[in-house]
Amino acid sequence: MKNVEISGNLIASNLKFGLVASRFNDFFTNQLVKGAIDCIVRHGGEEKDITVVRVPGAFESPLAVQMLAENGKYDAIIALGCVIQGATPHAGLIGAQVTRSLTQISLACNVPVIDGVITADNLEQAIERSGTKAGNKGWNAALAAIEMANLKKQLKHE
Ligand code: INI
Repeated sequence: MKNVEISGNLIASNLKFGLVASRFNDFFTNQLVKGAIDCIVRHGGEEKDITVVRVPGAFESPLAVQMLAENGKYDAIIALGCVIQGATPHAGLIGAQVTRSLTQISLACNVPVIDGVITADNLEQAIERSGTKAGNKGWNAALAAIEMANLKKQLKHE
């Protein structure tokens, strides 16, 4: 007998997305927002179904993600930010804590939360990941969001 395999499709029509974007390093995060919206629209989603929430920095993004997750209107939420290592350990601490918090929110609220926060050692790495040679992490995050939103709908019927 053939095994059963379940996966989410990449069709974004009729899905609602929340994007939480940090203003810190907005030179990069604006590119991530553009990439995420482009991905959703190119997969059949509509701009009216995308809500962008701005927060000061990546550190503040988990609370905004949690508030969107709790209101139950969104099929997936994407955190977009850019944490670049500096002279102090501040950035490293933020990056790890944000990832941990996003995971907890996703599990506690049962909503797909996608980590689209770039963690880079330097400006060059941030440039590479926000629309140049390593692609656009916002675009990739949106693709994961579409798949997980559809997977969640599929698994509800299992
Ligand atoms: N916020 C970022 O989004 N990226 C960074 O690289 C960063 N660094 O390096 O400090 C950063 N700091 C601000 C932080 O997210 C908070 O907004 C701030 O600490 C106020 O709570």
